[in-house]
Amino acid sequence: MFRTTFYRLTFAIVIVGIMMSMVVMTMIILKTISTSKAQPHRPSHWPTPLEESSVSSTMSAESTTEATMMLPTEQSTAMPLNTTMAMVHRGLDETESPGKGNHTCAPGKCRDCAEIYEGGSTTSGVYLVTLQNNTPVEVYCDMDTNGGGWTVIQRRIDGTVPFNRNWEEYKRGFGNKDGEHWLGNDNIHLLTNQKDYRLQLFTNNMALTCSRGFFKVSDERNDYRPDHGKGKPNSNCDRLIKDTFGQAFSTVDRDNDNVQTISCAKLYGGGWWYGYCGPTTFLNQQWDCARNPKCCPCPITVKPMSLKLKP
Ligand SMILES: [Ca+2]
Repeated sequence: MFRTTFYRLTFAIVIVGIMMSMVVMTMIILKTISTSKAQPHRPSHWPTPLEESSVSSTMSAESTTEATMMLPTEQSTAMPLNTTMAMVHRGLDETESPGKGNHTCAPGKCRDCAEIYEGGSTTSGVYLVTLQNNTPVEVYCDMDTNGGGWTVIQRRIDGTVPFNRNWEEYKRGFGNKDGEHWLGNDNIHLLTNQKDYRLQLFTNNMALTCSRGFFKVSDERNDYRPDHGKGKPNSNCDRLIKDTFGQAFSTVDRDNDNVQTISCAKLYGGGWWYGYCGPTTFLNQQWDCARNPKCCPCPITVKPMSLKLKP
């Protein structure tokens, strides 16, 4: 009797438990369906394909911008001025430490030797500069005398390069930049009109700096006339070139001097800004003129010299 009652009670509890479990599961399912209908979208931190695409494109844009902004910096630091200059500077000192100065111009884009010197290249030699109108020109830079940074427009050493040249040769320049040469009237015009330059004549181990004004040369249409300031000359350099002010350039094949019956260029054997055929026009004259009886009047023996410009 007792055992039968116990079995019946246990069976009833199990049935009630199963029914309650089914009720609870049904409620959970209904709750889940209800929640799903109330929140049809995924959580906001899950980007939709459009959002993913948007995020991706935004990151890509930022990365591109960053790369673009970093590129010039990397280039400028990867290519120091002196390193590139070594390619065109035939006499660069290998032991020279690069970057000792402020790089004020891009490699090869410096306008004169003064800018190259400021960039840290302090060894004399041939460098590439870029003049007005994006004109690349090799020039000899004197980095040793009077503070360095001098751009050489004329250099004579031993007379191995003749200066008895015609108009076209003086226009384009001639000689070797490492040795004797004339930079060329077109280049001198471009150089002297990009800044204000002082002219220096270096000869007999002396540097004569003109102080009357800045040295500028006009273009070919105006016969390369120099303008170095008016007024009373107050230095030996000024006195040497005072007669060249405003004078047209003359060569053996183009007589632009003030002497009607004579070609000073032919007489002295070199192109120059001749006014009258005087003894102070020796800078470009025939090297061995004093020893040549056919070359007169030539009272001055040409000695090693150079003409230089510096801002
Ligand atoms: Ca003449």
